[in-house]
Formats: sequence, structure tokens, C-alpha cells
Amino acid sequence: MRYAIDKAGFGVNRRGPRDKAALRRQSAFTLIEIIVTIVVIGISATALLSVFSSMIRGSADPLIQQQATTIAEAYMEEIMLRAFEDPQTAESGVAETGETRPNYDDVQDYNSLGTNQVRDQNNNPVAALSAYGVTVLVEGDALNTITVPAGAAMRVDVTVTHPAIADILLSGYRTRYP
Ligand SMILES: [Ca+2]
Repeated sequence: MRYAIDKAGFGVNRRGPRDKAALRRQSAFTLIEIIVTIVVIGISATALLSVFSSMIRGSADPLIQQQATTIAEAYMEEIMLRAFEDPQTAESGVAETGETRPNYDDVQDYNSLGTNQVRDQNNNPVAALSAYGVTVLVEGDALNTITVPAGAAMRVDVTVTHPAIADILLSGYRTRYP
């Protein structure tokens, strides 16, 4: 009866002395296996650390991008609130003689406005935003399939720069309307 159980393999251990010695030899790691394990763990740790360090390095980028976008939106809002053309004199496409940022009175005055530092609408530098630069381009553009008279639509491009991120470009359209 016991022999039948053994043949069926129901967990009866009938190893001889030689099998036990072989099992004891196999139960420990060899020096080569330990060295290989250490090398594999070392390579894995190096790869993980390089991923973490690149994540930490880039973790501030979203904040800078959001700040740059907000600066671009502020400039765009200021520009869009101006008249399409100069209300007093013939429109020149840029700021008319004697006009400076605090008394810009039309959209096209902002054309080619460039500064290596963010300034408020009174042209005072904003110290906390000294790392950001702003350039503005205003030029005539078509409105895709919408037909407008020549020179009646302007595209305003506000570009904000920062050394840590790619430039942020915000474009808006202003039309001549009554
Ligand atoms: Ca003007």
C-alpha cells in the first residue's frame, strides 16, 4: 500500500543520502550568482535614479509655463482693449510719434514691442518676472474663409520667453468694427 502511494507521487520523500547532499549544495548561492545579482541590482538602481533625477529637474517647468501663459494673456488683454487704429492721427502701423507704452491708444502701437523683461502697462519693470521676456508682433492677416476688406483684420502674436522652457506664443485676432 505504501509503495502505491510513492508511485503516485503523493509527497512522500524517499530521497537517499546522495540526493540530500546534492540538495544541500543547490540550496546556497554561489559567489558568481551573488556578483551577478549585485551587478543587476546596480544597473537597475542607476536607471531608476536617472529617471528620478530627470523628473525632479523638470518638475518646475509646468509652473514656469503657466506663468509665461499668464503673462501672454495679460499682454493680449491689454492690447485687445485698444482701438483698431489710432483715433487721433493717421495710423502708421507702429506707435505714432510721441507715444509710449502708458499712452498707447491702438492695437498697432504694440507692433514690434520687445522687451527682455516683463513690464506693466505703465512700462514699469516687474522685478519678480525678470527672467521672462516678451515680444509682440501685429500684422494684417486673413480670417480663413471669412471675407474681410483688406487691412480690416490684424493678428496679434504675443511671445513669452524663459530660458527653462520653449517659447509660449499666444495669437489673437482684432478686426475693424464700428
Ligand atoms: Ca497710436
